[in-house]
Amino acid sequence: MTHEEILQSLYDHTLTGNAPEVKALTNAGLADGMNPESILYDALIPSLEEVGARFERGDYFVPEMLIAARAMQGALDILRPLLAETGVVQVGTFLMGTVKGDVHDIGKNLVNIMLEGAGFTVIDLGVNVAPERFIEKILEVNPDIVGFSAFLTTTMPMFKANINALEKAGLRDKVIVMVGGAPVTKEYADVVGADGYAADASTAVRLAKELIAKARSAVAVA
Ligand code: B1M
Repeated sequence: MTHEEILQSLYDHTLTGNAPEVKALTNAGLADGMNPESILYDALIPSLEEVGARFERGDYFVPEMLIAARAMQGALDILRPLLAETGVVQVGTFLMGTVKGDVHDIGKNLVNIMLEGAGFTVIDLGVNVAPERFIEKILEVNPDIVGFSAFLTTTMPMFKANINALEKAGLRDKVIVMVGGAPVTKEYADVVGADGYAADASTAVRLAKELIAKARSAVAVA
């Protein structure tokens, strides 16, 4: 198979949720020298976008979305060590979680992989994380950044609830807040009072580094 054919097959089998085939194709592509980023960005992510489009049109339902997501996750497990391959020094601690009411985690996991690859220590609280749980963990690990992911328009208001909880606990000035997720925009992030918003995993990494550098230089000046 050519690399183009592998990408097309990966796209097709993710779309139909054929997890064993997606794993086999991922392994075959890597063994044949394909770039892990290409497998991710040229096949797996576009396929999930099409899954979403089909769901919106009423051609797919939740079970189809679920099996496609599982197929994608199988490939991500294989790609994870390659995407996160790094020799860089530790740049900071990032506490991450999908907000309360929301169980989507593929995008969050991808951001985590890229952060780890860039030298962050990532502590992932998983999905459906209540504000109290974020607070509890911030007090325990004192992260540089806390990241809230939301993938539904109905769960995006949890950003504000989480930030309110941080303020109430006297922690708002002690931690940088980043938000992201498919329906989130920079405007929304600004309105809820987040320090940063990123549309994708690589932008999230770049922004996280910038925000930490800014916070540390502000401390150095003070
Ligand atoms: Co859901 N779902 N889903 N779903 N699902 C969406 C999000 C949807 C857009 C589909 C659609 O209608 N087109 C839609 C939301 C509409 C809206 O609110 N605007 C939707 C819906 C409606 C639902 C349910 C309500 C369906 C139902 O039950 N009727 C339900 C809700 C469950 C809940 O959470 N309470 C539901 C359930 C599910 C499954 C469980 C079946 C499954 C999730 C499995 C899993 O995650 N383990 C699922 C899936 C797979 C999807 C789609 C198809 C794919 C999501 C995905 O993984 N994308 C999705 C359609 C779509 O997105 N086009 C959809 C790939 C991923 C790499 O991209 O998540 O955007 P993304 O992550 C990006 C960026 O957002 C960013 O970086 C990531 C990597 O580049 N990013 C950050 C993410 N977090 C960040 C944090 C940062 C910075 C950047 O800083 C902290």
